[in-house]
Amino acid sequence: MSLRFTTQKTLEKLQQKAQKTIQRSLDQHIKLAVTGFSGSGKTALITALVKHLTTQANSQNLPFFDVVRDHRLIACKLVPQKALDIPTFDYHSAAACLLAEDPRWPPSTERINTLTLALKFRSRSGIRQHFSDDHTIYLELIDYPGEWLMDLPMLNMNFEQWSRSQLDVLSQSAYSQYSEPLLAQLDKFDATAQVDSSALNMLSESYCTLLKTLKRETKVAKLQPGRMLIPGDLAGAPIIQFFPLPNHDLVEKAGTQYEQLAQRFEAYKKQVIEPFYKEYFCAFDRQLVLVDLIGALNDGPATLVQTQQALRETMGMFKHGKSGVLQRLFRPKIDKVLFAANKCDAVAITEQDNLTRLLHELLCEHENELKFAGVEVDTMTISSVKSCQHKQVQDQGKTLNCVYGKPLNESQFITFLPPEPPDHVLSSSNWPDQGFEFLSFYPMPAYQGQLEHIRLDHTLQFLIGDKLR
Ligand SMILES: Nc1nc2c(ncn2[C@@H]2O[C@H](COP(=O)(O)OP(=O)(O)OP(=O)(O)O)[C@@H](O)[C@H]2O)c(=O)[nH]1
Ligand SMILES: [Mg+2]
Repeated sequence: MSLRFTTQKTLEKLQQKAQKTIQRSLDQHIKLAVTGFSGSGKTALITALVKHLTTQANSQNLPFFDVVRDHRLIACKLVPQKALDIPTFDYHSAAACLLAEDPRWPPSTERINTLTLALKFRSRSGIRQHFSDDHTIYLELIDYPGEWLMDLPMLNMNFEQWSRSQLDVLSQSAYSQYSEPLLAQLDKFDATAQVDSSALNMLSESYCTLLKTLKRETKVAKLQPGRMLIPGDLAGAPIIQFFPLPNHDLVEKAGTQYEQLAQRFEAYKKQVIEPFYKEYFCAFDRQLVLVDLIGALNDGPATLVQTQQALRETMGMFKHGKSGVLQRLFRPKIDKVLFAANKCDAVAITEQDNLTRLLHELLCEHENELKFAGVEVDTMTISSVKSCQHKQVQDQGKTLNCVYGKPLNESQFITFLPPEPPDHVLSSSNWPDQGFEFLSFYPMPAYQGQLEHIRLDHTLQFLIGDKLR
């Protein structure tokens, strides 16, 4: 009798344990890579995403996010992150900027930081339903300076290849007004001479100034090394003091300036980019690629082409493809990628689809490769934080689709007729003479503390909807 009782108890315990184990394996961690060059809107998007999921998760606000539409999302909250050595994303300060009476954009990011969101939900179907009423998935996000992303392709280059690719960009006529003085200095530089630290430092300084000018005046993404722009704790270290050289028909002789620069370049790859890549960029499950097409169009045809190249190069650094259940546990690969033309609120509502088509054309070759590798890919236009509203204006019997908002650095709201973005890549000769002049606006004041978005719900549905069934 007592033996039967004990056996039954043991069985019950075992059953509970098995249930817990299965439950734990169903509670999943999803690492979402929010990828994009500097100014593409990563920080604003992460802030908006937390705000909408934690305080605005209702079916009017997120109608295309199934778990919300079906009233199955119980709650969502920020939880302590697993990685204890990375600063926590300062959500409250970033949200305070967007929610202020006089809203501002959160500042540009200067270091890496992370956050984890726990989403508790009721399952609709499948195996989960049998084990528990509710389930939790943990969404991990990392925010970082966009410049550091642009460093990743350097891993596949030696000093000579890198010099060529960087000088290719700098010598484009669109940027020559800024780069000519430095290019002239580089032509005169004697790379075969013995190391002269002050000469190297002086030229590194000039190169750094040029990168900063290009960042301020243009939207060109390929500004390497990224740590020259956002040095973090490397400010002043020789490892970030190098520059591209035009002449490589030289023997890499010991003790020459050439050797010194090549060594700094290799050290930068090994000691700066590689650890960053291995620690933070290797193990993602899903990827959102934010692209600032509006900024590129404002800047001109050269920057649009540069954006396309830079996207191709950086995308090649991520591990994409489908992996089996067991592989996923140990060697995750990105199996869903969403390319999003961000900031579409600055374009008339009737023209927003043009941005999707343009982005699709820019990336179609790459999309094709991803799909072939078994990756699910989509392209859309979004705006994580609305900075202006659609407004129709009647003018001489015509209806004009305008936007209404407060332009950056101005104090009044205005109604503005934005240019029509092209739906395909224009060559320089087809580029309109007057160029494109989209305006940038402050975020819209949040009515009753509620932020507005465009297609953030579609974004969530595509990226994590399947994990919340
Ligand atoms: N219209 C519009 N503008 C946006 C949106 N998100 C960001 N912006 C603009 O883009 C700028 C850069 O946004 P961030 O979120 O700081 O971009 P980031 O990718 O984090 O940039 P780094 O931190 O420099 O890498 C903002 O200051 C805004 O001017 C959006 O949803 N709509
Ligand atoms: Mg940022």
